Amino acid sequence: MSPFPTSPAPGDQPVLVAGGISDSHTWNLVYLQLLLEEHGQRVVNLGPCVPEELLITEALAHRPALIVVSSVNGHGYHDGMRTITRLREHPELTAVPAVIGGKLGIAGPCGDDEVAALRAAGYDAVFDDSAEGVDAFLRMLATLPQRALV
Ligand code: B12
Repeated sequence: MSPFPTSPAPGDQPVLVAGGISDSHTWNLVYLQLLLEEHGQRVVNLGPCVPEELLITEALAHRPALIVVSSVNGHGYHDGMRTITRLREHPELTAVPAVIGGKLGIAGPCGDDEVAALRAAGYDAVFDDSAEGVDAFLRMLATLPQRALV
């Protein structure tokens, strides 16, 4: 049994975790779920290879506090651009906080221009897979409302 709370509380908004459209890796998603739960968040983990339509449907259903897109197969930049563009086109999802992270490019972390493009397309933050990236992600998480751990 999970030591972390997973059932919804009234008014509780989950964090949606989604793998990139083309990305079949799963342990990154398990890692993120555990990290988020350890930091007081309820998680709805959509798993790998999440198409935009599914992410949009789930975001409308759950009204998440945050959407976290994770990609490690090297296509994160292109997949991530496609995802956030479609998400932000939906009138009810223009303001939901959304971030992306992982091993986003085939030649290492995204460069400044790519990070700027991802942000301009609608991500609130872009994290690389370094320890500093995870630390920055946790600092951002600390700004979200947290569930009381029981
Ligand atoms: C296992 C594995 C696979 C398995 C996945 C099985 C499964 N069900 O998950 C299989 C065999 C299917 C696979 C396939 C492929 N893989 Co693979 N795979 C790996 C491997 C060996 C381990 C991945 C893993 O599970 N890590 C454990 C998790 C916990 O760590 P992680 O994924 O790195 O996530 C961490 C960070 O990235 C970061 N992070 C991730 N997301 C986010 C999000 C946020 C917000 C933040 C803050 C941090 C963060 O935090 C996590 C913990 O530190 C890695 C190499 C490696 N040693 O990392 C290659 C690797 C990820 N694979 C790679 C590649 C290229 C592929 C393929 C394209 C190979 C191919 N030609 O077919 C395919 C892609 C298939 C697809 N459609 O996506 C490359 C990606 C290279 C890149 N990004 O430039 C890697 C890095 C291997 C390499 N060195 O080349 N793979």
